[in-house]
Amino acid sequence: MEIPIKNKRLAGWIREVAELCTPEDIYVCNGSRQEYERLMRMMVDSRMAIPLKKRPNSFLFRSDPSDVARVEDRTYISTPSREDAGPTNNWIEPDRLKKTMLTLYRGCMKGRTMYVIPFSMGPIGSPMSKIGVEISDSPYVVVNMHIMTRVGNRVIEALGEDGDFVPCLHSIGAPLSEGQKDSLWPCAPMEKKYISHFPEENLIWSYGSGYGGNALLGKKCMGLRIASAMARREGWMAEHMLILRLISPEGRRYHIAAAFPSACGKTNLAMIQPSIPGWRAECIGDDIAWMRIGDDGRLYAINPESGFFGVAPGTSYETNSVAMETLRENVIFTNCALTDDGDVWWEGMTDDVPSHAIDWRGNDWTPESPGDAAHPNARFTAPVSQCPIISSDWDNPDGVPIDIFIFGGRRSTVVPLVYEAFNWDHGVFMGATASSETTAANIGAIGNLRYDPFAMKPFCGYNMADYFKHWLDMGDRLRDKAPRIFYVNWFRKDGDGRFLWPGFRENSRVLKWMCERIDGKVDAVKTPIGLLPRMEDLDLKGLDIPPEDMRELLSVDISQWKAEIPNIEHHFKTFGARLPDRLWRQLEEFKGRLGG
Ligand code: GTP
Ligand code: SPV
Ligand code: MN
Repeated sequence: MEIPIKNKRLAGWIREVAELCTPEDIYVCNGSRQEYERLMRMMVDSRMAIPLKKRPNSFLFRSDPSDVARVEDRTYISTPSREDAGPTNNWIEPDRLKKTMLTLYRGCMKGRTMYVIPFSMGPIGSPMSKIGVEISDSPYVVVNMHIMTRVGNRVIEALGEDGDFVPCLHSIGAPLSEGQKDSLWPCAPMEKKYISHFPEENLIWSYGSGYGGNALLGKKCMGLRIASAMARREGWMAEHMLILRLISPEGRRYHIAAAFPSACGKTNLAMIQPSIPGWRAECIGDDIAWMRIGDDGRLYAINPESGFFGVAPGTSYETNSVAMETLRENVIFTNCALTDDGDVWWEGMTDDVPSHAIDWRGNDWTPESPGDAAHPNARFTAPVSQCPIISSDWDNPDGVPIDIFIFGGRRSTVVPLVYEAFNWDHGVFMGATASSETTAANIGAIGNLRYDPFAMKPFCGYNMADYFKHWLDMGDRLRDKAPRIFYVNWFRKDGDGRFLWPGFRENSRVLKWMCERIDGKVDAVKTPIGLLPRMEDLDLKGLDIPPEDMRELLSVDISQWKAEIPNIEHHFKTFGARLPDRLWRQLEEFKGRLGG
């Protein structure tokens, strides 16, 4: 078979995979619009894709009910030594894992087309960008990769004869025997799913799932797990962060990067329309930031993706009008509900709930039905370029200089609306002890409080203690040019389970305070956990919020924080001697501030 590829390693790898997986044929993607349209037509014909009458060039997919989110329990960091993967990752020794997976891969693409998807994370040619090649037997993956990454011939050209790339092997794990009728969303059962990473060889092997981060391998697998390991070796950072530019009424620009766990508000903050008069924001990225120190000593960030793979439920013209505008056309929807007039719908999208729809499983649904119309992890895939507030610098190969880091999570109690770190080490301590209630972005229990350091628990491709050390090292290199660090919690609730803070656009009030802090315009209240706003410094003009709610949002309950100490100690102890002393020292100082 003729493979039009000059890169020797790539040509050899394609041949090897074809021999292993025995597909019916091989197709090398060129990234063109015609290619996208042809694959979509093919999936419409097979009824896997449903064209939406109400949205031009937009399609709805329904996944298998077992294949609706990332599978952290089946995700592996396979380093020769278990310690190098660390206590936060699942680990299997590389030879053994490869042996198991090779058995699964043997003949796994029978009856299917093997797609070769050359893609670039980051603008092609940027010194910060990395090339990957995903081989997949899922046409759904191909069309999503078209939107989420830069796919095609330009990447093959950039690779040349001996350029480097990350091989990303993906199979849905559902070979078709002669004459067998295909299902609408083929995939393998849970115990055969493996999302495997071999960081020491920059290699990804994914088997058995067709959904999101399990299958679109540029995103979490390469963009975070493999990239974080590369970044540590090479002295840069790969983070689960949105990037935005905030512009004050005077025209001063602030660049903010924020790390919140999955389904905890990154896309929404990335697309914020400030509610405070005169302030504007531009979106740069909503999920991943790759950052390096520039010639001027500051930290520069790029968004390596070119699309949004965003949570649909909760997205509305009230909460996120920018996302709603982004979704007008050319969108792939997965696991949303289908309305009778041929549009998508999800919980929270409109005030009036449709009286009838087809739910995400393909069944009739009415407001009286017991379950949700859309799956809680239903998603949209949309091109970044369609975002009405996208920054002209979103694909600047040099990136944007970061002024502010924000960490956070979903905490219904204890954690206040916002506080600032005393210094870099304290900020790293805040990131390392970030905790959040689990969400539908992963298959597993929802609402369980867990430590999710830097929102990277599911995404760090090496020992998390070494990752903390890397953050400390970056601070040492950045010194007075380091971004200032803040912590936020938009999700605090009252006794009745109601959110105390209005969130969304109103979060701009908190961002404004951060900007005034870095400009030295406002003082802060020193508390044991960090620096909190004085009530009068938070711009609450036009916001109808009871003063007692504000007091609660800005309160620090010493006894509640003391109760967190044994949990933090336990969390730190899981890392053993690898945990940097500087973090133990931070914990000691924290205990001291809390009064023993
Ligand atoms: P991933 O794509 O999984 O990484 O998620 P994300 O961090 O981008 O989260 P996203 O912005 O999609 O928000 C997830 C859910 O939280 C959605 O249902 C939002 O409507 C909701 N949400 C986002 N921001 C806020 C907020 O400020 N307050 C409240 N109450 N909910 C929010
Ligand atoms: C996340 O879970 O953080 C996501 C969605 O951004 S996925 O691509 O499935 O990982
Ligand atoms: Mn994410």
